[in-house]
Amino acid sequence: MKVLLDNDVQETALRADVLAGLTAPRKWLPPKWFYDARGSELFEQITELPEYYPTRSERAILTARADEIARLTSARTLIELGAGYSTKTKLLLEALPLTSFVPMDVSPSALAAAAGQIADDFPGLAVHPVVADFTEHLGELPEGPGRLVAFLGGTIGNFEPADRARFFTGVRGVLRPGEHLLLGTDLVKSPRVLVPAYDDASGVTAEFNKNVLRVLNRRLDADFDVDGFAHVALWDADAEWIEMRLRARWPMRVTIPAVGLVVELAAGEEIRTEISAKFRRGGVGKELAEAGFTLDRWWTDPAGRFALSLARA
Ligand code: AVJ
Repeated sequence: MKVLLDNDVQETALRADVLAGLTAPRKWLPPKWFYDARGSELFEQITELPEYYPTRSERAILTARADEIARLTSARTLIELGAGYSTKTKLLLEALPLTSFVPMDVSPSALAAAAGQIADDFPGLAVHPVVADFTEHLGELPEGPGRLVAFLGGTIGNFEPADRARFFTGVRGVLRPGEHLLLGTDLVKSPRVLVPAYDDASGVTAEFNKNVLRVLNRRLDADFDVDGFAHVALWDADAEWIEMRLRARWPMRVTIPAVGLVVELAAGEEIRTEISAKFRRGGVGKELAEAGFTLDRWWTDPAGRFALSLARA
């Protein structure tokens, strides 16, 4: 397994993020730190929750369109960003005439499990997992004949608009004309559907959210009282994104020795842990065009909840 993001680099990035986020006037932590081994497992559980429709919706589109994607792209190399366990990717691996598959993710445990499974299931396919942060390592995408970059699941929603523009431009910059980006985006819809998807009745999403505090406790020797925080999911109708937060139930003083920080939280104070932006066709087309892509196809599931875009460099 190729590691662009070794433990030292990760540790440095984690410290910088924690220092910046927890000393800001409105506290925040970036969502990428959810995904240690337990966080990646909890996310897999989320994808099976009755309230969490994005994974099922995207799978329905992939099932319906995999052959069309194969025909339109003739891709030989599939690069999957934020691959996780690559569960939906198998639909693409079955349909595309690939010679190699490059899953990239920040979680080595999820990658190793996925890569092993896929190598077993698809003999003859060269599988080259890369532990990387796709916001930083786009320059290291492998050369390929006929590359298709897949960024599925709606993970693009974790980016603020400016970061999204940077990301699309970055991907466009490494692709050759005629190569493709396959992008999954969750769509704007009623908060009656959106909010429960991020605040499920069984509490799995709450556990996932709180897991970031466990990661800080373990990796930075912090002393967050995890049960002292409540899970919050809300729809920001202006920004058109879901925000997840952790709300302190009572006043707290948290020590984070690895960064030499003592964090004070008032009762009710919140730490923003994730944004999950929701999209419309016009906006996606515009953002892709601004980065130099042509939107070739836009597919949704029958209920119109989620979209897959096929964009050509
Ligand atoms: C992995 C970023 C696509 O935003 O829906 C799920 C993460 N957070 N439930 C999403 C998530 C809470 C998920 N993405």
